[in-house]
Amino acid sequence: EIKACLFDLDGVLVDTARYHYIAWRELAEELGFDFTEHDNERLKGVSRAASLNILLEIGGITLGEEEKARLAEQKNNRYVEYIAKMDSSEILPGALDFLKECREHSIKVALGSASKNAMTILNNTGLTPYFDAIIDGTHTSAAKPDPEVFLLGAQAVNIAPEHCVVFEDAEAGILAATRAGMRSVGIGSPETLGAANLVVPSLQQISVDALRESFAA
Ligand code: B16
Ligand code: MG
Repeated sequence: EIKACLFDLDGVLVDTARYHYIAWRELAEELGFDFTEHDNERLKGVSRAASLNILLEIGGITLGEEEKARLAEQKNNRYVEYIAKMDSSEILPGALDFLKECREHSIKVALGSASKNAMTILNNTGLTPYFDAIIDGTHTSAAKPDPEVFLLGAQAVNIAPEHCVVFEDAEAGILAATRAGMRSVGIGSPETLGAANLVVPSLQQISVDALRESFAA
């Protein structure tokens, strides 16, 4: 039985990936190398510090911890400028309707995001009131594929993992869900999200009834 739905933020409810991408690309340009959209795929669902390490690896650059902290902050300042201008038009197709549907079925709704900027994004897009619990990068110590973020989410809404379903666009997030003992729905392509129990292109293709049916067994 499904009693809680746990949502990733970037790539599932809103498309902030392109803002992350622009901010990282600007940083790469300043460091003197190209950072492509294909490269950016590697940063999805990954924490800010780990993202910077991947970026520097692509550029073939080695830096000390202090310099890295400065660059991560510089990237974040730019990213924060972009998300400050977000509004409800940037909620991904089907997301709002599905959140409302969960509520109508008395299914608990929690956020499980790696982002430390999740609150800003939820507030600017008007999504905050749809959540019973919000767990983000400010609450966690281990990044996905560690299950921590989803276990904290389940705990916050007081539902056992076996009754939780995770919605994720990143491979590491699907793995985190499995490690948490939860079922998962991959949002995107079966090529990268094959480990999920179910894969759909967007939340537009899912309903509580369809979910219950495919997870009935
Ligand atoms: P911040 P999610 C993740 O969000 C993004 O997918 C990832 O690209 C980003 O690096 C990470 O948040 C940290 O974000 O720099 O804002 O703390 O997909 O877990 O909702
Ligand atoms: Mg994501």
